[in-house]
Amino acid sequence: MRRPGDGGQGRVEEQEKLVSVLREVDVVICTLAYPQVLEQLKIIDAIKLAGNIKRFFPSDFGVEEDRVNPLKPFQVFLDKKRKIRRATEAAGIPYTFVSANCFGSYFANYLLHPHDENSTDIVVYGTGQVQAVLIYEEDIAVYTIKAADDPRTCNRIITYRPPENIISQLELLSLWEKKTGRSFNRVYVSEEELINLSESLPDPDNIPVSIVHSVFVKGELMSFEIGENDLEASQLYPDHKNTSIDQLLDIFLVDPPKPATAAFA
Ligand SMILES: *[C@@H]1O[C@H](CO)[C@@H](O)[C@H](O)[C@H]1NC(C)=O
Ligand SMILES: *[C@@H]1O[C@H](CO)[C@@H](O)[C@H](O)[C@H]1NC(C)=O
Ligand SMILES: CC(=O)N[C@H]1CO[C@H](CO)[C@@H](O)[C@@H]1O
Repeated sequence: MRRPGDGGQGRVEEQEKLVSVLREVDVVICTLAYPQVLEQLKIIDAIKLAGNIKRFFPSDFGVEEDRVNPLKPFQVFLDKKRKIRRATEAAGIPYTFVSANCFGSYFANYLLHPHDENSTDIVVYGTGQVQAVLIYEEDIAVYTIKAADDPRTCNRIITYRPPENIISQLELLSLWEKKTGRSFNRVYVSEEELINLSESLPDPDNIPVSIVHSVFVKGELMSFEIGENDLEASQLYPDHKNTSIDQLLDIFLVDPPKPATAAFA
């Protein structure tokens, strides 16, 4: 919430403190994790009280929740994010809603487990041919900072979908094989199996399988065209040298990240 180095710390319940911090800044970029999504209602209240915020980015940064229709557990998850969007609009706070698609390192790690030097199998969801969008986390940050100062993105939704970051699971896997010189067995998990798991696993374990179904089986990240009236980051900021998926995998070759433990959104 504050610039790095400011050292501000506190809880969202501490409204007075929150309001006084908000009065020192112009832009709020919220990255609260999924279990805290609805806590943002308190931030929205504080922003209303502060009255000076020029732009609010709620904690979205995933699928375009107003344009997808996933399995129920993911739907319930997204309903909370939708609620925050609608509350932001109703409060009249200047906003930018970001659909950043998949966090690139996180998902490359999830799909390829590059840290595991002995693995021979890689799981492929559905046919593996559906296109997804993987964007390096640093680029998500850069695009977001650019959007924060940009009048064109005020009260708009912006999608991060550079053409070099669109790939299917099978393409990603082939690219990884080419880079590592290894070959992997493709272990297919069918759509039916994912649907069954989304219905039988307890909450919140039913959410990741539903996200995987949405992104890699239904292809919901690519289920709509970027039209003339939509904003897309690589079109708005053509000078930014985004990291292609090829370059992203090079980062993994040099320094394989440890497996992530956080749940993805
Ligand atoms: C891979 O196998 C080697 C040899 O058996 C072992 O020393 C190493 O710890 C294994 N690596 C992992 C990540 O399991
Ligand atoms: C999914 O569940 C149905 C109903 O329980 C079952 O008949 C079917 O075999 C399951 N399919 C898979 C792939 O597990
Ligand atoms: C819009 C933009 O900057 N795209 C670049 C993304 O990265 C690829 C690969 O480095 C470039 O070829 C694109 O020009």
